[in-house]
Amino acid sequence: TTGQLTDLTVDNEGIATLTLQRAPVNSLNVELLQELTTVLGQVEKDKAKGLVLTSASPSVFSAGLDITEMYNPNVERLTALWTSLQDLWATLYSAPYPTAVAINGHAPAGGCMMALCCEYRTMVSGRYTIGLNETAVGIPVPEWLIGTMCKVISQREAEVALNAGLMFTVEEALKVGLIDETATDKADAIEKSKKFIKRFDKISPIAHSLTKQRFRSDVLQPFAKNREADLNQFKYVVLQPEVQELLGQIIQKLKQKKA
Ligand code: CO8
Repeated sequence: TTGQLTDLTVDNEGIATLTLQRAPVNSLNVELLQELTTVLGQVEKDKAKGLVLTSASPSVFSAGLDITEMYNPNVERLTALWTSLQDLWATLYSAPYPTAVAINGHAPAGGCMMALCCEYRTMVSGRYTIGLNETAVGIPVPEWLIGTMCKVISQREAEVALNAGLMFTVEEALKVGLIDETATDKADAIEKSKKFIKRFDKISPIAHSLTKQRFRSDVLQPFAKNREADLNQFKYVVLQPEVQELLGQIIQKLKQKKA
């Protein structure tokens, strides 16, 4: 399957590679979020051996949520944005097949979220950053995403970073365990990711998927109960005048960078 915003290929060993290709920075708008969830369903249907997630951009894995979707938004579209983000998180976090990510560039906010959902993370060395900087753009980190982060790094490291919207360099990410390994380039990152997937060659898929589910159920179950409240809280916060003002300033700053 090849969508507009993503590319899905399967190698001769049955490992699927899903490449984000919404230029320039793979920011997550409603269409990309929905396409990603659909493609993950396809990977499951096709009974792929596992999934490697990566980006077509040479320097950005994903810039996170499309900020323009949150600025002066149409409320229906804002609802669709958060609902499809919730869907993507739940689908990727509970994927029954093994998942790995080759992070070949910056991974703020939603970019880091996708990486955290995978079972193995490698990141290309360079001047890139990764982390959940939501508070820096005026958005409180949802409980399910805090839970996802705390399964990867210590609660203390997570609390310090998330409260202040701090990002990690590649070296810092490796040190706290936010990534498992560094890679020299994208090809190396993909190779390392596939090596991780091949660990499951002799593992029964049901043993893998149920064990994975049990490790993650304490984050997934409360999420399923609180989806609606989580959505309402997001909309309430984003529509606050001071958050709108901040988002407007961020969009301006990103534009000025280029000029
Ligand atoms: N949304 C929309 N457009 C963006 C975004 C974004 N997040 N990021 C960059 N762009 C645009 C820029 O405006 C620019 O547009 P144009 O070409 O029209 O001027 C273009 O993409 C290229 O951007 P840069 O020139 O900045 O590209 P660089 O390669 O120099 O830098 C970075 C890439 C590091 C990704 C940088 O663009 C950046 O820091 N972007 C902002 C990232 C950010 O703070 N994202 C947070 C989004 S909020 C979010 O995801 C919260 C989700 C809520 C939490 C729940 C789960 C995650």
